[in-house]
Amino acid sequence: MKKSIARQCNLCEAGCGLIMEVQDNQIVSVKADKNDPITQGYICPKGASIADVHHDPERLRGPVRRESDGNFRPISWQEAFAEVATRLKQVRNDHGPDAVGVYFGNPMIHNYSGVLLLSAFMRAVGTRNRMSAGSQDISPRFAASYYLYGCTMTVPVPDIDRSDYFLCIGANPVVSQGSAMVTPDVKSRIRDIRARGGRVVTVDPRYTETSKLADEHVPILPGSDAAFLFAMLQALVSEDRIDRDAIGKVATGWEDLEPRLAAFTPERVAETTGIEATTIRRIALEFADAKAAVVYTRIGICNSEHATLATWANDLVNIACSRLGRPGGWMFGEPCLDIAAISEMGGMNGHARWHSRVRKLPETGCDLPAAILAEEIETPGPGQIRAMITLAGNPVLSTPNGPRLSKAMEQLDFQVSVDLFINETTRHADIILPPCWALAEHHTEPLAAIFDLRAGIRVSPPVVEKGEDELADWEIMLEIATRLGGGPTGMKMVDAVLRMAGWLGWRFHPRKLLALMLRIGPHGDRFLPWKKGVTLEQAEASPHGVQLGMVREGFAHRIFHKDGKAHIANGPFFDAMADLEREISQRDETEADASQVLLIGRRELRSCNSWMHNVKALVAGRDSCVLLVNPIDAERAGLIDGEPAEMESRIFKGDVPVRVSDEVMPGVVSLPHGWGHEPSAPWQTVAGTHAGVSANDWTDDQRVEAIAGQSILNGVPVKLRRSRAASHAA
Ligand SMILES: Nc1nc2c(c(=O)[nH]1)N[C@H]1C(S)=C(S)[C@@H](COP(=O)(O)OP(=O)(O)OC[C@H]3O[C@@H](n4cnc5c(=O)[nH]c(N)nc54)[C@H](O)[C@@H]3O)O[C@H]1N2
Ligand SMILES: Nc1nc2c(c(=O)[nH]1)N[C@H]1C(S)=C(S)[C@@H](COP(=O)(O)OP(=O)(O)OC[C@H]3O[C@@H](n4cnc5c(=O)[nH]c(N)nc54)[C@H](O)[C@@H]3O)O[C@H]1N2
Ligand code: SF4
Ligand SMILES: [Mo]
Repeated sequence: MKKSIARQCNLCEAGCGLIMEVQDNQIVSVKADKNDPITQGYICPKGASIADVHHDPERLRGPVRRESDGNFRPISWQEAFAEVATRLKQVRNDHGPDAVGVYFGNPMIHNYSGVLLLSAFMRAVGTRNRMSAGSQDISPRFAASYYLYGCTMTVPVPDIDRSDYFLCIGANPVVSQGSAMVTPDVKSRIRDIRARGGRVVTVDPRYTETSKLADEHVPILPGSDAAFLFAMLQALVSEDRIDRDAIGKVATGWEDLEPRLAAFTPERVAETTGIEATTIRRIALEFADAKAAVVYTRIGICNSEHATLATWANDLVNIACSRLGRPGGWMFGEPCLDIAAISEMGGMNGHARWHSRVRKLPETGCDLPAAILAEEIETPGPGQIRAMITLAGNPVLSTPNGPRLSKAMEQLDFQVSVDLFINETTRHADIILPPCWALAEHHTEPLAAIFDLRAGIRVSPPVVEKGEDELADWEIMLEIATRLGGGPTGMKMVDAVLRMAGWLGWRFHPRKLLALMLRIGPHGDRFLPWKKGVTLEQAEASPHGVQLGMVREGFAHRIFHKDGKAHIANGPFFDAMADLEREISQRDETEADASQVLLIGRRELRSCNSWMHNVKALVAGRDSCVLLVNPIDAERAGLIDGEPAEMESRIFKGDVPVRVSDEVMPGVVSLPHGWGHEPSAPWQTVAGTHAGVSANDWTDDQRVEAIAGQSILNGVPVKLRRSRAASHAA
């Protein structure tokens, strides 16, 4: 009998509604759910291929151990857990808890049970060496939010559905479907802005798929966005468009900022940004004059040189134009499952409370920058990382200087990876523990909910039945935590009580934690008998969950500072502005090296960071792992379309196929990340035959952003020359 199940896609923040047909525990079709009230029948190629991941014969179905010949052989769960616990305990006993490093990757944040167990898991391991995809993604956003709003996870979201001026900087939502902004089918939403008479402007070194839908595209030199945004503010000050009383109602510290803007006139930053002063001034005035304008920045900014400063500047422009908490502006989500409050309770809200051992880089929300991973493994001394746990992450392809990390991993005493596949990272593991994967589990979006301006909660049922010998991510994490002396909550007393309850037959399940979190969340009953609130039962009863409509206006209820205002003068930003000013002055005095170009990244519709390349439907057709080079730069370096170029950065030299295109501005080249699958070819045959090259072979682990220690993956200086492998080589 065929069953039809409505299920939210777990692959990215958009959370599209899917309809899956299942027969004999096999997913026979995946289609868009036209009745989904939010995503209304939208689906992307990854979502359409989700079943191919589940049924991939090369996906691991049980634990494996790496043998001395480098091959992996199946072992039992009991054997695997026993060995993991013994080896981790041994490292901890001999060298202390910080000798165990933990890295978790992007799919983890789409996994509510893993997220709810993470803090308890980390307590059981006991290490401060926790790293994640965050320092290649969102740590600057979290650090800026921490100082401005008092909570790392108080992340404002552009309300583009009600905006009439969308200034989109360093993001390509038409491909990514929006990041830190839940906007499925963003194409239609952007078209709607223009249809209602609004304006869309993209600021990006590349003429992106989003730029193609915009009214105006402004090419900008990589890493110069902070200067651009400060110049917008300076223009507004000099044109007398600042309402200081209005700003005083939402923020403190404007008076300290204003004099510091004087150094960033549009004329002064024109060369740094590559944008004419008149354009910067015009955009600033258009923005201020629009009824409901919003400026939004993402990966292009967060993974570049002044990431945290630029992210902070993003918010300042919105604050200066009274866009905070206003419809069409820079609003705050208020999710049923409130991860911001949970992170505060779990001690995860903070920045720079401790630093890494070797380079003294700061934590952000308990994460140290992943750019330290290789040096922390290589550098002897107390606290040296000697064992690694990776959870749903592929740092060899996703963090800077992948080759160094790959080599460092070989010297670990022990590595355990919780992952679906043997890949560039997990091939170094002694033991791989594969979960049953998402489709055999309940699903709700834990983190994306804070980026959603429609409040509500949706809990999808499992699509397929979990096999008897399969475990979910949370079960694997809990088993490891328990064997290391912890439990499901990480609170000793509570875990002891739960253990006793276990003897009486009570079983822990993250859904119970979810039910509790919903009740104490912003839309729950908070255990008050007279109050009605959203419950897990309600959410599960409807295939599309409980939808509460647009979040309320205002901002004070989401700000953790006692006065309910944004604090502009808080944190290291004024010093960072002074550093940027010095840098601009020095730039004026130095001659640019014409043979050098700046490498940036991009995303593609059919890729999911580093890991869906074993799906045939997603890699078929023309190769997308190509370096886009502007014709001017191609000519200067003697490069030919379709031929390989040799690209050299400070740390790496290697060949990359070239596509000559004026999509990228002169002086900038673009390569997607997440490729470079040659090392995994024995275990992922499709990915292996579409290997590509890894952008993070060239990116530099020693060059990080100043405030959050964020990896600089955009704006990497490289030199290009014709490769010896090119058929037209001289
Ligand atoms: N140069 C450059 N580098 C970048 C970026 C860039 O723009 N440019 N972007 C960065 C960003 S934003 C991100 S988020 C990171 C991503 O970097 P990572 O999070 O490190 O890596 P992913 O490519 O997402 O790989 C996810 C891994 O999890 C496994 N997996 C998938 N689902 C599950 C699951 O449910 N459970 C478990 N246990 N495993 C699972 C996959 O097999 C894969 O090995 O890359 C970053 N790196
Ligand atoms: N199809 C698909 N969708 C995805 C993903 C995927 O791999 N594939 N990954 C998901 C993840 S993990 C994330 S975090 C999101 C990211 O979502 P987005 O932030 O929208 O991602 P990108 O497409 O990388 O967009 C970054 C843009 O910044 C530009 N850029 C690079 N450097 C600079 C700079 O210095 N200044 C400016 N102004 N622009 C710059 C690039 O040209 C690019 O257009 O996407 C998510 N969605
Ligand atoms: S955009 Fe694609 S990958 Fe993201 S949730 Fe929707 S269908 Fe899934
Ligand atoms: Mo990401």
